[in-house]
Amino acid sequence: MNIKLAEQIKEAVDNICFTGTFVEDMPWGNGHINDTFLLVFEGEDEKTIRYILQRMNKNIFKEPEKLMENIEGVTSYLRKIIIENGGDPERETMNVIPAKDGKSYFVDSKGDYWRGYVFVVDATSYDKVEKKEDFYECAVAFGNFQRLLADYPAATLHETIKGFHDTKARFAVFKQAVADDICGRAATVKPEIDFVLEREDIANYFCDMLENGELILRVTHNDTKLNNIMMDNETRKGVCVIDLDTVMPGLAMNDFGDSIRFGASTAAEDEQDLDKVWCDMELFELYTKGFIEGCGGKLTQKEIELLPMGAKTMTFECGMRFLTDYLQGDTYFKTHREGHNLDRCRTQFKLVSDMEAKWDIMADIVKKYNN
Ligand code: ADP
Ligand code: GN1
Ligand code: MG
Repeated sequence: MNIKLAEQIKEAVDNICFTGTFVEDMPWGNGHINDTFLLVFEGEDEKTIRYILQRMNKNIFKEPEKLMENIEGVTSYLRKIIIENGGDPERETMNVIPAKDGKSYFVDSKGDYWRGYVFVVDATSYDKVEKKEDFYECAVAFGNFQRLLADYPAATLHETIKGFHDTKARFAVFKQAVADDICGRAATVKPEIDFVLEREDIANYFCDMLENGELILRVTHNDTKLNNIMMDNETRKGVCVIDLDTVMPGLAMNDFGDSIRFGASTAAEDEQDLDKVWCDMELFELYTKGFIEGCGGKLTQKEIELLPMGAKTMTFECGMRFLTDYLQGDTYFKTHREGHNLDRCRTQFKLVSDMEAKWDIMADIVKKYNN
C-alpha cells in the first residue's frame, strides 16, 4: 500500500471515535467517487467490530462540511422515524461515528476529509442483480427512502454538487469538452459524440418542464445505484440506503431512472461486449412495481407516467458524463483501465438505444401500475 495513504488512514483511525482495538483496514466496495475502507476492530470478548472509513472526494465535493451537515440532518431524521416504527436504527440508516473533536468528519494533516460510519452488518451491496426479486426489494427500499423524506425540510439541504442532474447544463459542458478536446480524443469517438448531439431533446426534456413549473422537486437520493443499497442477507429486503452524498431536492423520475440504468441492465456498467447489454423488461417491471409501492401514494399520475423518461434521461446523462470525462482526461470517475470511461459510455448508449426500441413496452408497463 502507498505509505502516505497508510499514514493518512492511521491518522484518521486515531482521530475518529471507533470502539475497540484496531486490527486492520482494507479497500472496500466499488464506488466511483470516494475512497472507501473497511476497518476491523476487536472489541470486548474478542468480538469483531467493523466500520466503514471514507476519504471524501474533495475535488468533487467542494464543501465537505456542508455535505456532512446534510448527512447528519437526514440520518438523524430517519433515525427518529425508524425508532418510532420499532426498527433497528443501527442497520436501517447510516450512522456517522463522530471525530474526537465532536465533528462529523476529520481533517487530516494533508487537508483530506475523512468520515467513519457504522458498518451495516449481515447485509450486502450488489453490483449486479443476482435474483430478480432482489431488484423489486431494492425498488421498495428506494421508494420508501423518498417517502420517509417527503416532509424533510428541503430548504435546509445544501446543493452538494451544483446542477447534479441538470441534464441541459451537462449537455452544454459536453459540447464544450468536445470543442476543447484537451486530450485529442474527439476524433476517435465520433459515433459516440454524434449519438449525444442527435439527442439534445432528451437533455432538455425535464429541464424545460421544470422551468415551466410542470414538475415537483422532492427530496431525492440522486444516485440510486443498486450498490448504494444494503440488502439483508437473510430476508433479502433492502435494509439501508447508503451513499447519501447527493441527497438534495430532485426529481422522483430520476431516482427511478438511475436505478433502471444500472440495475435493469443485463450486463455490467463497463461491459465491453455490447451484445450482452440490454434493458431487461422483466427487471424494469419489477422495479416499477416496487418503486411505486415504496413511494406509498406520494407520486402523482404525471410523475408515474414520466418514469420511462426518467430511465432514458438518467442513462443518457450518465453516458454523456462518462464520455465528457473521457474527453477531459478521466479526472472525475475512478478508472481502472485504459478507455474505461469510454467502455462505460458505450454501455449507456446501447441501453438508451434499447430503451428507444422498447419505448411502448415501457410505457405499457408503467400504465399498468398507474392508478
Ligand atoms: P462512493 O460514493 O464512492 O460510491 P459509497 O458510499 O457508495 O462510495 O461506498 C462504497 C461501497 O462501500 C458501497 O457500495 C458499499 O459496498 C460499501 N459501504 C459504504 N457504506 C457502508 C456501510 N455503512 N456499511 C457497509 N458497507 C458500506
Ligand atoms: C457515481 O458514487 P457512485 O459510484 O455511487 C456518480 C453517479 C453516477 C455513477 C455511475 C457523486 O456513483 O452520479 O451515476 O457513479 N456519483 C457522483 O456509476 O457523481
Ligand atoms: Mg456508491
